[in-house]
Amino acid sequence: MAEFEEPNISTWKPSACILCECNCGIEVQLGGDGGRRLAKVRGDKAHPASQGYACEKPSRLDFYQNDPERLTTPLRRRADGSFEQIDWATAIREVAERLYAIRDEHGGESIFYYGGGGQGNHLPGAYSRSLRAALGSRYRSNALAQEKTGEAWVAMQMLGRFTRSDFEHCEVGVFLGKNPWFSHGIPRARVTLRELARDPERCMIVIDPRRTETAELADIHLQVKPGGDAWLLAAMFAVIVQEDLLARDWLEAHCDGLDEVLPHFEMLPIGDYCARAGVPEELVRAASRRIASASSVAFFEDLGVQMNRHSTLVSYLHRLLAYGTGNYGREGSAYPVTSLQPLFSPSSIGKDYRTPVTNSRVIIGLTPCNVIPEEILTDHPKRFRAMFVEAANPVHSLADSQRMREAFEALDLVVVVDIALSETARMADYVLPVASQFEKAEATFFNFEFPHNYFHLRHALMDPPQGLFSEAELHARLAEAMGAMPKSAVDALRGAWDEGRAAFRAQFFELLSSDASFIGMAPVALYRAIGDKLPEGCAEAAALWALAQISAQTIPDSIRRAGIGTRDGEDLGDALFDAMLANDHGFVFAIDAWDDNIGKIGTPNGRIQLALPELFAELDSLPTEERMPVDREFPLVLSAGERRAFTANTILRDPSWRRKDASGALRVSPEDAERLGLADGGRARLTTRRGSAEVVVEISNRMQAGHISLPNGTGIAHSNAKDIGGISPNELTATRDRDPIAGTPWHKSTAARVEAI
Ligand SMILES: Nc1nc2c(c(=O)[nH]1)N[C@H]1C(S)=C(S)[C@@H](COP(=O)(O)OP(=O)(O)OC[C@H]3O[C@@H](n4cnc5c(=O)[nH]c(N)nc54)[C@H](O)[C@@H]3O)O[C@H]1N2
Ligand SMILES: Nc1nc2c(c(=O)[nH]1)N[C@H]1C(S)=C(S)[C@@H](COP(=O)(O)OP(=O)(O)OC[C@H]3O[C@@H](n4cnc5c(=O)[nH]c(N)nc54)[C@H](O)[C@@H]3O)O[C@H]1N2
Ligand code: SF4
Ligand SMILES: [Mo]
Repeated sequence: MAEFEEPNISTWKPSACILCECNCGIEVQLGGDGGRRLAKVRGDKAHPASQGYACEKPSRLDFYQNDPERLTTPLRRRADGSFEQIDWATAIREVAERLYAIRDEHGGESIFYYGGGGQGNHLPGAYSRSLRAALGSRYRSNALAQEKTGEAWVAMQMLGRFTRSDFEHCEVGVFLGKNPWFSHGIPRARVTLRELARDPERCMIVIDPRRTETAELADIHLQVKPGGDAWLLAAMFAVIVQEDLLARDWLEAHCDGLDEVLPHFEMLPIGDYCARAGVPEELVRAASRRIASASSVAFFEDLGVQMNRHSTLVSYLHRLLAYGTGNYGREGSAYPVTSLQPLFSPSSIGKDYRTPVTNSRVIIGLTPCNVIPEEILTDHPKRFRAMFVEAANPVHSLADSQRMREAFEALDLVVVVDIALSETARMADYVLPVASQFEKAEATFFNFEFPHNYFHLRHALMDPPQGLFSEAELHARLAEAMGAMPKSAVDALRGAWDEGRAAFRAQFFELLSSDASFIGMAPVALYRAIGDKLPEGCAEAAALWALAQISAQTIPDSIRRAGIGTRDGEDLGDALFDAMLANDHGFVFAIDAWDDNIGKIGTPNGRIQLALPELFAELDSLPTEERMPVDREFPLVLSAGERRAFTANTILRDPSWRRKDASGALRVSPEDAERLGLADGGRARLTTRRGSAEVVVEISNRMQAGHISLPNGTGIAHSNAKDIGGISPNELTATRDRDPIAGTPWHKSTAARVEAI
C-alpha cells in the first residue's frame, strides 16, 4: 500500500490502525522530514487478532498524523470569541483555578466529563479518573451512550454480562442493522463474511433496509422498512413460539420467566407484523426456522437498530430470539466478554441513579447523550456548569449540533483536549492540544474476542512536536496545579520501583489501604512514579500496572491459560504488565473455555432472566402504533450517518483523505429520484424539522423507495475542504427523537424531504 515515494524510509515498526474499533495491527515505515511521515502502511502478520488483515483505510493514516491544521499551543478564548495562544504554565494554572472555583461554588457534580477516547485511544480515559476524583465530578458520558446503552441495559438485566458473538464458528450469522463489509466490528471482517457466505452448510441473515454489500453476500436478506425492526423481530420470535420451535430443555435448565413472556407472543398476528415491517411473511418464517434449527447462531446488532425507534425493545427481542433458541454459551453463539477494563461494567447495574435535571437513567455509568443540552440549558440549581471534553467531538457527533452549541455557550467553562480545532474545540474557553496517537503509547479496551482475547499496547513511533505531550502528562500537571497529586506517595513508589517489583507492590497496596483517596489519584501517581522508568515510548502505560494487578485478581485463570505468570514465584499481575510492555505486536492475554460460560451468567441466581416487564407495555403497543408517523411535509426516512469506505467518525479531518465519495453524497433510490426529479451527481436541498442543507445526490439501487442515507463523520471544517465536502448529519437531527429507556438517538429514522435544485 505505498502512499509516498520518499527517501530515508525507516524499518517496519508495529502499531495499530485507529480508524475503527477493530484496531487491526499495522506495520509502518516512517519517512519524510525528520521521519515524521507514516510513509508506508501494511497489515501486521504478527498481530494475533488481525493476522495481516487491513481494509482500504489505514493507508491514509498520514492524513491524521500530518494534518496541516494540527494544534501546537494551548488556546484561550477572548471576550470577542476569537482565540489567543497562551503558554502551558498559564493554561494549566488557569484551567485548574477555574475548575476549582466552579467546584467550590456549585459542587464537583456540576462539572461534566465527556469522552476519554475514540476508536484508537482509551488511555486518556484512564488518566482522567484522577481529574474527576480531584474535582468530585460524578456525571460523565461518551459515544457509547448514543449507541450501546440500551443494549447494555437489556444485557445486564437478562444475563448480568455484556456479550459478543462468535462469527468465525457459527452455523448461522445474523447481522441486525449492521454492515460489517464497511463497518467491520469483527476481526478480519471481510474474510469471515466470505467464509460464512461460501459455505453451503452455513447461513448468513442480514436485516437492513438497504441492499448493502453484506446483504449481497447473505443467504437471506430481510429488507425491512426503515424503523420496522421491532415488528419484524417480534414476528420472528412469535414464529418460534407459535411453531413450537423453542429450545424447551435448554430454557428449563438455564432461564427464568418464560411463562411471563409467552402470552405476549402466542396470539401475535405474524402476518400483520410482517406487513408492517415490509418483509414477506414466508421469508420471515424461513429465517426464523433456520435460526431455530441451527446448532449455533451468532447475532450482531448495531447502529441500524441501536440508533433507531424502539432500540431498547429491539435489543430485548433479539435476545429473546437468541436465548429462546438456546444460543448462548456454546461455540458459534454468544459469549460473555472477558475484558481488561470492562467498558460495560456489571457493577454499575442495580445502582439506578439518575441525572440531576431530566431525571434520566444513568446506564453503565453514562449520562444519555441526547439529554446533555437539557441538563445545561435550564435554571435548575443542579444543572451542569462546566464541561471537560477529551478525545471526542460531541458538537459534531451528538444529536442537534445547534442545540449543543447553545448549551456550550451557556456553560461557565469549557475545556477541550484534542489534537485539532474540532467543532467542539471551537466552542471551548481553553483548548489543550496533545500528542497524536502515534506520538505516545496507546491502547484500547475493545477486548471482545473469545476464546482467545487480545491486548495491544502500541509504543510511540516518534516524539510529539516541540511543546506537546500526552494526556497522561496533562492530567498529572493538572493534578499538581490543583494540589491534588499525592507527592509523598509518588516519592515512595519511585523508590520502591528501584528496589524491585515485590517492594513496589507492597508499597502500592499499603498506600491503598492507608488512604482511601489514593485510589482516585493512582493513575497520575503511577505515571509520575514510573512513567519515565518504563521502556522508551511506553510512559503512558504506567496506569496499566494497576489494571494488570486488578485483572490478576478478577480473571487469574484466563490469564494463566494464556501462558502468562506460570513460572514459579512469578506475580501474575506483574507478569501481565511485563507482557503488555514486551509484546508490541499485541498478544493473547486471556484464554477462556466455552464450557465455563453458563457459570459466568452474572444475574443474582445465575440464570438468564427472560422477562423484562418494563418493556412489555412498549411491546404490546406495537399493534396500534405506526412505524413512522405520517408527515406530509417530511415524507422520507433519512438515515443520518452511514459507514462507507472512507468514513471514520471525525478522526481524520482533512477531507482529501477520502479516495471515494468526496462529496459525502445523499443516497436515494431510483424511484424517489425519478419522482423528485433528482439527477445522479446533481444537487438537492435536504430538509428535516431541525435543519436544512444542500447535498450532492447519488442514485443508488441499493436503496429502497422512501429511504435516503447520508454518511457519518462528514461536513468538517478544514482548509482543504472544497465546495460540498459532505454535510454534518447532526445539523439535521433533534435531541428529543430518542429512546424512552436509554435515551439513545433515532438518527437512522429522521423524517425528511428532498427537493431538486
Ligand atoms: N468505514 C467505517 N467503519 C466504521 C466507522 C466509520 O466511521 N467508518 N465507525 C465505527 C463505529 S464508531 C461504529 S459504532 C460502527 C457502526 O457500524 P454499523 O452499525 O454497521 O454502521 P452504519 O452504517 O451506521 O449502520 C449499519 C446499517 O444500518 C442500516 N439501517 C438504517 N436504518 C435501518 C433500520 O431501520 N433497520 C435496520 N435493521 N437497519 C437499518 C443501514 O442501512 C446500514 O447499512 O462502525 C465502526 N466502523
Ligand atoms: N447522526 C449521527 N451521529 C453520529 C453517528 C451516526 O451514525 N449518525 N455515529 C456516532 C458514533 S457510533 C460514534 S462512536 C460517534 C463518534 O463521535 P465522538 O466520540 O465524538 O468521536 P470522534 O468523531 O471519533 O472524535 C474524535 C476526536 O478526537 C480527536 N483526537 C484524535 N486523536 C486524539 C488523541 O490522541 N487525543 C485527543 N485528546 N484527541 C484526539 C479528533 O481530532 C476528534 O476531534 O459519532 C456518533 N455520531
Ligand atoms: S478494519 Fe480497517 S479501519 Fe478498522 S482497524 Fe482494521 S484496518 Fe483500520
Ligand atoms: Mo460508534
